[in-house]
Amino acid sequence: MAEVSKEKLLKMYRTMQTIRQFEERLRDLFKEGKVPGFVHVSIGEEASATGVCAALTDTDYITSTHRGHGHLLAKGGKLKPMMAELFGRKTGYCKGKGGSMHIADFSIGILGANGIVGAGLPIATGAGLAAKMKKSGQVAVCFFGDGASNEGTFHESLNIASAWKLPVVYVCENNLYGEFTAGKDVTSVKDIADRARGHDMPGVIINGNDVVEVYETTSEAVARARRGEGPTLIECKTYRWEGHVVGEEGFLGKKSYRPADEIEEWKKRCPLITFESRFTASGMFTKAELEAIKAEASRDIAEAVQYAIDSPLPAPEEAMEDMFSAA
Ligand SMILES: Cc1ncc(C[n+]2csc(CCOP(=O)(O)OP(=O)(O)O)c2C)c(N)n1
Repeated sequence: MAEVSKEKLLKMYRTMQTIRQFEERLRDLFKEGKVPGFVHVSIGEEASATGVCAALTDTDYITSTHRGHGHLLAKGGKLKPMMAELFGRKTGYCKGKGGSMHIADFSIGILGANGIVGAGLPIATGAGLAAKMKKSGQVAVCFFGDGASNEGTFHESLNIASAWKLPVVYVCENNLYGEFTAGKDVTSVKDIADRARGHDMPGVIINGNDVVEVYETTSEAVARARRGEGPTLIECKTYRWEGHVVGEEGFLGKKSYRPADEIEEWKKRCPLITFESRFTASGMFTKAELEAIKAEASRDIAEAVQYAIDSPLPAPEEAMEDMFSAA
């Protein structure tokens, strides 16, 4: 694999910073009662979304999950309509009626976030089938969690994608928990990637907190898919620093389902800090260059929040609009 260019690395760092700051701001706003609905953040998992999408073109597809802000931003989702959607405003991606778990932008291949665990798997598989039938050269990437890999849709999708050699890359973000249950208590295998063997496709385990490793592995899987050689399963080992859903302490109380030292241990593997120390030590970037990107991301997010706050709510009489496709 050729060395990743400085430009590409900077772009990936900018994306990770944007995701991190977007979600930190969102978490705080939700706790202040400014954001309706439910919010699941992926703080700590930024490298997998970023590295995967950096290997795709605008016309490639992704499907996302309930924890999707990072995937959407990495694929090119715009900050202002995303933030406005989270605030339930008319200027949002779904005119303020979808919220965090229903953001889509077909113009850049985002087939949708999804509140149904495992539902993105058949959608991405279908997109891969369409690409193959049209000979369009597009690839579909499916993001899903370790919990979703225990759903029937996972096996059905991998089976048919492998049998028909569909151009799909299945990306499991294994953050060790499904809601409040440890994956190891409900999953038959230690590594989700092992399940690839049962469907006769490559299964690769990678450090999901290393954006370069994620980018390089996904690039190989995408190239294989474009050559018509079929799907790959990539398991990104990662961790979510926050709860399953923002505000869960409100109903969990002091009950804890994760050891505090485990959280601390994973925070030491922060995808942003490890990137910063690696590439400033190698002389690729100066601290000042990275600081400037951080400040830029922070300005962009502040603007998006203001845009959302200044935007109108949808009118009550619009509640039933856009419920069904016109076709
Ligand atoms: C079909 C279905 N079953 C159960 C739920 C409730 N639920 C929401 S998120 C979640 C856990 C998902 O875990 P995982 O796929 O590992 O993703 P993570 O939250 O760890 O990112 C569950 C069980 C749901 N939304 N849909």
